[in-house]
Formats: sequence, structure tokens, C-alpha cells
Amino acid sequence: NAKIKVFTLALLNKDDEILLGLKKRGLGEGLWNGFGGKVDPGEEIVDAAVREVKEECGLTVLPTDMENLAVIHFEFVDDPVILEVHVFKCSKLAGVVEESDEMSPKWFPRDNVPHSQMWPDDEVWYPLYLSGTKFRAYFLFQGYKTILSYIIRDFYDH
Ligand code: 8OG
Repeated sequence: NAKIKVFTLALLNKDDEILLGLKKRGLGEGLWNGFGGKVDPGEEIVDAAVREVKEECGLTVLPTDMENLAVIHFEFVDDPVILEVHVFKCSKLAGVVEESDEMSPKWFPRDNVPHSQMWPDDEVWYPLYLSGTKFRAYFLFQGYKTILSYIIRDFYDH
């Protein structure tokens, strides 16, 4: 009787750079990450991704410009809640980057992001993002820092 909570995560590119935000509160506080959050009841996942980008860094993106790069499931030992994170890639950005209550945004070279201050699983799948390889993944965590096991497979394998 696991309960699935659906989240979005947007990786925003401009030339050879990626925009990351330093999370100021909540889950992942103190870590650099893409922009995203919980999908509201009845909301399309891609629309939630677009909304969260606007709320967290001020940029405007279009649903049609969001490429669904990955779906990642996270399970935490002794926690019945499974996180299902839909990862989108977008390189058509409009507007001006602004700090929000939740995130302090900063551009990084795409091939030089601060992995020691990011979720530990990111280092595992980031190369797939860099090479544009769509994937599905599952990570089993103990707490928020230790990965006990993981599986990565092709996006189109079922
Ligand atoms: O609403 P809130 O900001 O708390 O949503 C959490 C965000 O963090 C959401 O965008 C999904 C994202 N997220 C996780 N786990 C992981 C993870 O292991 N790696 C990365 N990169 N993002 C994650 O919830």
C-alpha cells in the first residue's frame, strides 16, 4: 500500500549552461537542483512543470518545448511514500531569471555542476541528461544521503 506522490523537475539550458537553484527550504534544502515541485490534483504533469519553473525562477517556458527526459521513482527505507519525479529538459526560455522564496538561481556550465551539493542520485543519471538519453530509473534511499540500490533502464522499455 505504497502511496505515490508525483513531482516535476525541469532542467533549463541556455547554450552550454544549466540554470540550477539553491533550495532555501523544504525537501532538498541547501542543495542545488533544477526547478519543480508537486503536481496538483487534476493538473497535467507538464503544466505543473511549467508553473513551477515560473514560480521558482521567474522564467516562462511553453509545455510544447518541454522534453520528457526521464521518470524517476524514489523509495525511502521505512517510508511508504514513493516519489515519482518527471524530469523535463527545456532550452527555449523567455523572461528574466529572478530569485524566489524557494530558490536562489545561478547558471553553471552544463559539464561542471556542483555534485557534492546536489542529490546523490543526480551524479548517477546526469551523464544521461548530458547525452540526451531518455531513461526510467528507480533509487532506494536510506535517509536522504545514502543510495542502497538503483536501476536505470530505457525510457521505452516496459
Ligand atoms: O515541492 P518541492 O520543491 O519540495 O519538490 C521537491 C523537488 O525536488 C521536485 O522538483 C523534485 C525534486 N527531487 C526530489 N528528489 C530528487 C532527487 O533525488 N534528485 C533531484 N535532482 N531532484 C529531486 O524530490
